[in-house]
Amino acid sequence: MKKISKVLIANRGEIALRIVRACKELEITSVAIFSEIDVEGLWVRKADECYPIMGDLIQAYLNYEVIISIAKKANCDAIHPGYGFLSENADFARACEENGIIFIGPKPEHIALFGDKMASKVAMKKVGVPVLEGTDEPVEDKNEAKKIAAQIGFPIIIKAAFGGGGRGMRIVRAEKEFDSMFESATNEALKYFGNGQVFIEKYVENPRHIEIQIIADKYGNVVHLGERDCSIQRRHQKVIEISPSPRLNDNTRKELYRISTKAMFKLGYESVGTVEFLVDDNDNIYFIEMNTRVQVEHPVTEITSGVDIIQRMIEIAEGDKIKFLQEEIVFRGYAIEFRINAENPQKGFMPSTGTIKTYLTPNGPGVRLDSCAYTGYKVPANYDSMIGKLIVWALDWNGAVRKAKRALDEFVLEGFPTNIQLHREIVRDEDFIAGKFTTNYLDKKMDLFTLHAKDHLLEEEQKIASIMKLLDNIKAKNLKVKH
Ligand code: MV4
Repeated sequence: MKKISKVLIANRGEIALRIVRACKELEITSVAIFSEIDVEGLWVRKADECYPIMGDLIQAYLNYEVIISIAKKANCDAIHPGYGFLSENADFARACEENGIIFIGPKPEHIALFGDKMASKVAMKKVGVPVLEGTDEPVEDKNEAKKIAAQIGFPIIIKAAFGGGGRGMRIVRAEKEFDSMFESATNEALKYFGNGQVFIEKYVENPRHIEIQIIADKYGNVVHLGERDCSIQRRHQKVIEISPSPRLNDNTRKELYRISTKAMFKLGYESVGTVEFLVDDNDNIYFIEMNTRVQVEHPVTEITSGVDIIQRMIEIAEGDKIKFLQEEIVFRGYAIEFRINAENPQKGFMPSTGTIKTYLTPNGPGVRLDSCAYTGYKVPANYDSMIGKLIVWALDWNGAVRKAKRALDEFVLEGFPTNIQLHREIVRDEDFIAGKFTTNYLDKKMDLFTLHAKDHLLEEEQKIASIMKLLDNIKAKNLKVKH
């Protein structure tokens, strides 16, 4: 008998729907939860059962006592946390287990370890992973911290030990800037993460951000599913993710795979996870952090590796062994993911809200759309602005870029500003096409993009009008059309 026959999905939006789909394919009953504003969510409609969580809209997906009590009442064996919200909350994972519910994810101790960025660097260093020179213990004294920074040599970066998303992070280029930067990083860390601990490390200029997808079971089997290049981002929000990285040296790639799988094996990691690295101009690699959840960008890996990451994550949680060997994973082609956001790139990427008036989605060979949007869908202002992900695939890099152009051009989404036109311009940029991009790519290129979309709908309407005219003409002349 299978241990998991009913899963509560503690999330919303496209990832909640992605998990519903995985459950259906595994013949597992799915249970959705929703906040008051999310009543019409697609995941709510598609799940087998659903339960409202009243009150604060954000808190709905964070209130773990309420979520666990719903799971118990509904007889769920397991909870899938998705990404964000409770996905990297070790206390929640522990609370699930204490209530006899399987947390579909890593062990609480691994979530806790990798939530501490400094502790995770120390742990990874011990198992042979290269890290950047820096402090191994919290430094509270500013003057002592400054001394260490000077020893490492400027530029250095100050990071929040329990941080993420660039918050509590400061690049310091000269000693005289150190004091104020240290203070503001500490204050920001305290404000956002409830913990002011910061650490210092050598700063790498314009790195590439490469991450390795890992899948590991309870029996010490660790397999990697290749890398993703997530260098194209804005203010630490990824915009485009690619697998494999188009210009990564093959020896560097193999080294990243080797050290990541070895480290996860030695640490006894279980479930899916992502090891993040910075890669500099000289192909030096440095571990920066580990994500102990399924990530937004997992589809590019699913497509190039052929592994359904969400399904396998559920099976691993119920105690299954991984059924494939590393050698059996055959990577094929290139996949590119474009995050579709309700935002206005012409106005500093200001989040937009509104109702989708027209929704004509790209489709056809090599196109996947993971989204919760539909005609009439209202984008709430209360959650993040990502409303979907367009993923394209082709056998080679140039084919994937051409596929992306075609799919992005097909996309009609009207009702509020989106970043679709920005994507259309990126895939026409020579440096993007050449695979030349690092983490400063978008900051450097934004001025070059016009962001003036041609009106696809108007164009189509005009085309239809001219066809109608032609038909009228044929009728007027009473011509016979032979077929
Ligand atoms: C760095 C770095 C350069 N040197 N650490 C940004 C968020 C966090 N995950 C780590 N980040 C960085 N850490 C050192 N020592 C540059 C970044 C960074 C970055 C990393 C990945 C993806 C996008 C980024 C954009 C700016 C800075």
